Amino acid sequence: MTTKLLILGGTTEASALAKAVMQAGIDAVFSYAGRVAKPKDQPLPTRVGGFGGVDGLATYLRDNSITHVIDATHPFAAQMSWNAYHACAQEGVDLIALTRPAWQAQAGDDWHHVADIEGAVATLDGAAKRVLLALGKLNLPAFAAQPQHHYILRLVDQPETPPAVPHHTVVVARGPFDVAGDRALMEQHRVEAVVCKNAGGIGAEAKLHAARALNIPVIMIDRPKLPPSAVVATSEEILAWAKN
Ligand code: 3Y8
Ligand code: NAP
Repeated sequence: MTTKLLILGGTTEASALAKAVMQAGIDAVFSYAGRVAKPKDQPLPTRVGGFGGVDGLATYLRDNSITHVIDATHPFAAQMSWNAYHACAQEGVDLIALTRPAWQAQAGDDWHHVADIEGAVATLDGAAKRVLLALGKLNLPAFAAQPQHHYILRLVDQPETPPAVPHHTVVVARGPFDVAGDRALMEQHRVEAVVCKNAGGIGAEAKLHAARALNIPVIMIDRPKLPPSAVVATSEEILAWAKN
């Protein structure tokens, strides 16, 4: 069968891979979940929207003669990763994950590790503070359990419905972000705590440098359990793997 790649995208690494695959002239399709209004254009044929669970993805793989799947989704897109793992096993299609190492706390950091969103909500017990939620919109409803805080919400799109937290400021912005911009954001909004996911990578790490400089504590949500797929960190490794 001739090589045809499916790239499950949505990250900086996925975009870099798409460019490398196009330049290598390898037949491929790029896939977005359809989480934001206008996802970034890619130099490959692109599909947007869910596949319909494991079975939907398995059908897609068969119908489109996909020979290799690259899971280049965000480390917190665990459902997609597990679906890819099961669908590829079912269809006998090669699968590899392209991701970036987790961030590690450095000297001067004041991090409080929690296991998941619920853990982050629990650490916000207590007196009202000004909290930057750098989580996008999918996880916001959980924070309604701590309505006393003023939340600065950084979102990719203007929310269609009012956020579930009574006191909030919406900041519409799409990464990658820079340290000067994130530091100005935290000073302007008098941020007293930052809640974020251990996404890793360069597109979202600016807030960590800004928080360190301003001595602001960070509630760091650790990564969810991901499937035992082979993992690489560079497009070059993917291109070599896809040639097999
Ligand atoms: C739709 C597609 C690229 C990819 C760029 C990366 C970097 C900039 C930083 C903060 C953290 C957050 C969020 C974030 C970053 C990159 C990357 C990354 C974090 C786009 C994109 C899609 C999404 C979906 C979006 C989620 C949200 C998460 C915002 C494109 C821009 C918080 C993750 O408001 C919403 O609805 C946002 C939804 C899923 C997490 C969530 O749970 O809400 N990403 N982000 C993808 C799809 O439809 O399949 O237009 O580029 C991509 C990027 N966002 O090609 O250069 O590589 O991670 N994305 C987090 O890290 O915690 C922002 O604010 O500091
Ligand atoms: P998720 O919870 O793991 O996935 C939920 C469902 O969304 C999946 O079961 C699948 O639907 C669909 N889906 C997810 N990624 C897809 C893709 N690339 N192509 C087609 N369908 C996809 O994922 P998520 O956390 O909502 O993330 C959605 C997208 O945003 C991903 O592409 C991810 O890389 C990107 N992103 C997420 C985060 C984050 O913090 N979660 C951060 C940056 C970027 P079906 O079951 O119907 O197939």
